[in-house]
This record gives sequence, structure tokens and C-alpha cells, in this order.
Amino acid sequence: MFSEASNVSAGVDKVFAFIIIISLIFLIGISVFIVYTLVRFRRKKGLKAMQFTDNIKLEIIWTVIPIILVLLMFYYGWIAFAPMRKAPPDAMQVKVIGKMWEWIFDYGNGMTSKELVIPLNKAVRLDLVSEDVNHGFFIPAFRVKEDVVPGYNNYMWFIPQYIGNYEILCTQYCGLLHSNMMSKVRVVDQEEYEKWYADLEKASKIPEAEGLIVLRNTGCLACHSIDGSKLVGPTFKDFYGSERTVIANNTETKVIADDAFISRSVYSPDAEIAAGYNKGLMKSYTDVLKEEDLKKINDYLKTLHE
Ligand SMILES: [Cu+2]
Repeated sequence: MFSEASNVSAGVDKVFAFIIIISLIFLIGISVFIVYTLVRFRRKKGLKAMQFTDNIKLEIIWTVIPIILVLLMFYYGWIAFAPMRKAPPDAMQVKVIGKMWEWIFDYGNGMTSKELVIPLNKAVRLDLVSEDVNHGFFIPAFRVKEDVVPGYNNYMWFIPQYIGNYEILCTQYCGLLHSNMMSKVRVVDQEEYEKWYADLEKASKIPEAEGLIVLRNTGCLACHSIDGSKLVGPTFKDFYGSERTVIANNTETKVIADDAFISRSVYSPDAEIAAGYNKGLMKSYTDVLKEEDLKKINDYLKTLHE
């Protein structure tokens, strides 16, 4: 009945169940009582309405019982919540960076991953930081959720108890592609984790193209993919040198995506809009990207062909 995906999930479920059951008892009880009194004490000919003032006994009952109930809710909530704020000191640490609109998992030493891979039955502490706006880090199956706020170092911890893939969501509306801000947790056995970690280490040693670094640091990749998937803007895959259909001055024309076109698109993005995309979504990068940055980007885009 209760989730056991993490060490804290069953505790959270029990508090929810407790609150829901109490709420249901009151909902049904009060509703039945209202209907009963409506019928039983309805207006009848010849009967005069009685007037009541106060009833000390009744007032004590309806004050004390709810107080006990909400204190119980607090108590069970606290029992489940308090351990969630006490990460064991030997927990494995991963830094989680939230930014518009993706999660980055930083394993230290320049090793980053787009998904969170963790070994089974090991305590994991996630240090949650935001690079821009408020985000919310939520793993529904584990029943863990914390705000990710710029300038504030938040954290969470848990022990995954089953092998499998679990969703990660962002729970704060953080802008245009908020709903795309998804990732996953992959819980694997120790052996597979070590293999994955070694691969990550190897990959981190291969230097990245300068242009890719510029694209990422400037935030271009939030709207333009490099793998062909369609986001807010056109993908960069097979982009450089291709023929583009654009709308300029309300007329459709064709252009070649060369250095000049890319420069125009970056500095006055609304002058030519790729067919099928919307105006006004991209700001001008006049003061952000210098000519030499553009050169690096173009060199990188040239490599994005199959
Ligand atoms: Cu977000």
C-alpha cells in the first residue's frame, strides 16, 4: 500500500493517509449531519423555532478534539520529516544544478551527467543549487521534494531501495520550458554504478569543443538542441550550410545558414524568423556574444552533421 522506493517514502505516505482518513471522516460525518438536520428540523406548520445561546460543553468538545487531531497530524508529520533533514555524514554527495530548463548532476572533478545515477541501498545526499530562478526538485516515487533557490544552499537525502528508473520533475513554474525540465534517477547495483562512473570519468577527460562551451554558457541550448529534437528554436543539427526557409518582412525567402546568416540571427533575431517558429522569443545577443565567440560557435556547428 505504501511506497518503499526510498527509505523515507513509506513514512511520508503514512502521514498523508492519516490526514486523508481524518479529513474523510469529518467530510462524511459533517455532510450526513447537515442532511439529517435539514430533514429532521425543517420548517413545519404549528411548530415554533427554538432559540439557543451558548453551550459550554459542546464548545469544549469541538475545540479540544480538533486540537488533539491537528497536534497528532503535526506529530506524525514531524516524525516523518525530521529524519529527512538529517543526512548521514557518510552519504554519497552529488551536486544538483537547476537551471532554465534542465537538471545537471555534478559528481565532482568536472564530471557531470544529465541523469542521476546512484547505487542501490546507499545513502545519497543531493546539494541543490540554482543558477538562475526558483526551481523545485521532486522525485515523486521517493516522496522527496525541495525548493532550489538561487543564493540558498538546500539539500535532500534518501536511500534508494529498489533498482529502476524514476522520474525527476521541476515543481516551480520557472519559465517557458518549465514542463520540459524533467530528468530521471537510475538506481543500479554497485557493479553497474562503478562501470557507469568509470565511463563518466573517461568522458570528462575528452576536451569539449570551445563552441559547445560558449553555446552552453550563453544558454543557447535551452532553446536549440544539438541532437535534432525540436525545442523553442530550430535544432543546430545539420544546420550550418543548410538551406533555410525564413520569413523576413512578411515574405517567405530562402537563405543559406552561413556565418553571415548566423550573425544576423544572433544580433537581430526577429529580422528573419525560421518558418514554423515564433517571433519575439529570442533576445538580441549584441552585448553578450562577441565576434570571436560567434566564430567558435560556427566552427562547432560545422561539426554537427551526420
Ligand atoms: Cu524549473
